[in-house]
This record gives sequence, C-alpha cells and structure tokens, in this order.
Amino acid sequence: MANLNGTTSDLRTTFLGVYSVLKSELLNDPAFEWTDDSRRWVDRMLDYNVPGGKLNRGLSVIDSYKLLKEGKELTEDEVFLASALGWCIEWLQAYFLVLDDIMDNSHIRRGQLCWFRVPKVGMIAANDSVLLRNHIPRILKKHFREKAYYVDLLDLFNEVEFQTASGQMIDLITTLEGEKDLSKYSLSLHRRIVQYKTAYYSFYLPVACALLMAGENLDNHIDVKNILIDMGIYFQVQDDYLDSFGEPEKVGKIGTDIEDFKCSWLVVKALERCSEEQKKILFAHYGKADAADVAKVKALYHELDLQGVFAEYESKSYEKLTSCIEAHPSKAVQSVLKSFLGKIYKRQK
Ligand code: GPP
Ligand code: MG
Ligand code: MG
Ligand code: MG
Repeated sequence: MANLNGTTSDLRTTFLGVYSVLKSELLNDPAFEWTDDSRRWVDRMLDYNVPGGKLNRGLSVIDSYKLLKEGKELTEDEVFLASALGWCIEWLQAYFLVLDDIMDNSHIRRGQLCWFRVPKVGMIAANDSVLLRNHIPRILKKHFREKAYYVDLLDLFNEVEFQTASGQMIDLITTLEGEKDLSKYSLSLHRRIVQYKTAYYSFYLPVACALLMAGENLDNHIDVKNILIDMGIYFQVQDDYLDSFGEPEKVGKIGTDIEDFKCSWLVVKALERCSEEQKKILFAHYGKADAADVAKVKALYHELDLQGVFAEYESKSYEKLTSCIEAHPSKAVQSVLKSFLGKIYKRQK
C-alpha cells in the first residue's frame, strides 16, 4: 500500500487490500477454535459473496470522507478506517443478497450462481448469512471501539438493518399467495417498499458512516438524509427497470420480479397506462413461473412503451435531485451528493 491517496483504480486496489486484511483477521478470530475445514469454508464463502459486486457502496465511504475533508490529504490510518467502514457495508450487502436470492428464488447474481444454488451449499447459505451479519460488529469492535463515535456507528448499522428488513417484509407480504391482487399496487406502496428495503442501506449508510468519521452529529444532517433517500428510490426504480429491460450479461443477474409478483415500478406504471383489455392480460399472466406468461407481460411492457416512460422518469429524477443538491448550503456536502448521483445516472448494471 504505497500510495493511499492515489487515483480511482489505485483506490480500488487499496480497498481490496483492506478486504484481505479484514478477512484474515476474521479467519483468525480468537473467539472461535478454527479447524482447517471451517477456515476454508468461511474463506470461500467470503470470497464468493463479499467482494464481487460493483463496490459502489463501499468505495463511497472513502470518496465521501475525502470530500468532507475538502481535499486535505488523508492519512494512511484514515484511508484504512474509511475502507473498513466501506467493507462493513459490503458485508451487510452480501448478507442481504444471500438471503434475498433465497427469498426471491433467484438463479444468478453477479454473473455466477446464487450462493444457495452452489452444489453442497444449499441451506448452509442461511447460516452463512448469519455469519456475514455477525462479522460486521466484529470488524467494528476491532477497529473502532476506542473512537468517540463507536456507539453511534453500532446504532447506525442496527437502525439501517431494521429498516431494510422491514422494507423487505413489505416487499414479500404484498406477493402472498391467495392475496395476489394487482389492484393494490400503486406508486405510493412502491415508494414505501423501496425506501425501506434499499435506500437506507445503499445510500444513507455510506454517507452517514463518512459523516460519523468526520466527527459530525447525524441529527444535524436530516436534509442530506432526505436527498439520499430520494436518490435510493431512483436507484431501486433503475433496478426494477433492469430486472426486465437490462442485459443479464451486464447486470450480472436474471430478473424474477414478474414471476415473483413483485410490486415493481414497471408493473405500477403498466397499471397506470393500460386499457381494460391490456389490464386483463396483466392480471392473467403476472406472477406466473411459466416463461410464456412472463413473455406476455414483457410484450405488454413494450407495447406500453415503458422504456420511454422510464427514460423520461430518469431525466426528471436527475434534474430534481441536482436542484435539491445545489440548494444545499455546504459545497463539500454538495460534492459528496453529486459524486454519488454521477455514479448511478444512466447505469446499465
Ligand atoms: C433489493 O431488492 C433489496 C435487498 C437486496 C434487501 C434485502 C433485504 C433483506 C433483509 C434480505 P431486489 O430483490 O430487487 O434486489 P435484486 O434485484 O438485486 O435481487
Ligand atoms: Mg432479489
Ligand atoms: Mg428481493
Ligand atoms: Mg431487483
């Protein structure tokens, strides 16, 4: 780790270096009597599930912290700590994704089989997700327990996990068999689901970690939180769009929202725009596992020009978010938020 303040690709390399450090600490955790087998299992499980994503959430902690320091060179220690917090978010994400793929009956994630579908893993994946979740407080204890903001950090991760699980709960119970009723799907229900299941952990959490590290009190940054929540909602609308319209090779996953009867932004928009005839098609084919049913729904999405509707939504959201950001009094905060928005605008994966 020669230069810890280098360019973006150096930053990624440095960040991945911190992953190796954290992993090796966890694999030698003195609270457990390791055997070769158990160490090998956790080693493979971590490599399979933690570092293979875009790393946007994790890298954003370092980016945001740098911007909050307004260009002052970070010390090696600061880069390490910001990276460790970034990895805690990537660990949280891995924990959620292992479970989400079981719950959504998905097949492919990040261009490989979902962890629970890997031979000889199966429902051991459920326990692996418990381990992933437990690694977070262990990382925090090892590296942050002397910090003044340690308690706030623990509280932040707990709050955000609760919000995410609550959002996931609404995402799941709206699809319950026997109560499958498309007419209850609306933009306000969609907003409520995605705000909780995605926005807090994906957008608020990285910036909140950076703010805590910078010695800020989170209660003084409610306006930043609100902008990040709106950005998170926009991000999940993109995710819903890519579920049907994305290229699996780019997105790294194969959508299941139609099969799963999800309250996706696409089905909400389809319901808003369809004729009585088209509505019948939607009611007859949405939420069925059969590929022919899914194809009928997708054909309807094309007929209703949901690609055009999404493009319009995307540019409107970008404009709105940009003007909210520009209204913020702090230039440093503005650049944190703009950098975040720049990373996701028109994303294809
Ligand atoms: C994204 O939903 C939401 C999550 C991954 C949060 C999961 C929360 C848990 C408590 C398990 P999604 O199903 O649309 O994501 P993807 O499209 O990546 O499967
Ligand atoms: Mg899913
Ligand atoms: Mg899901
Ligand atoms: Mg999705």
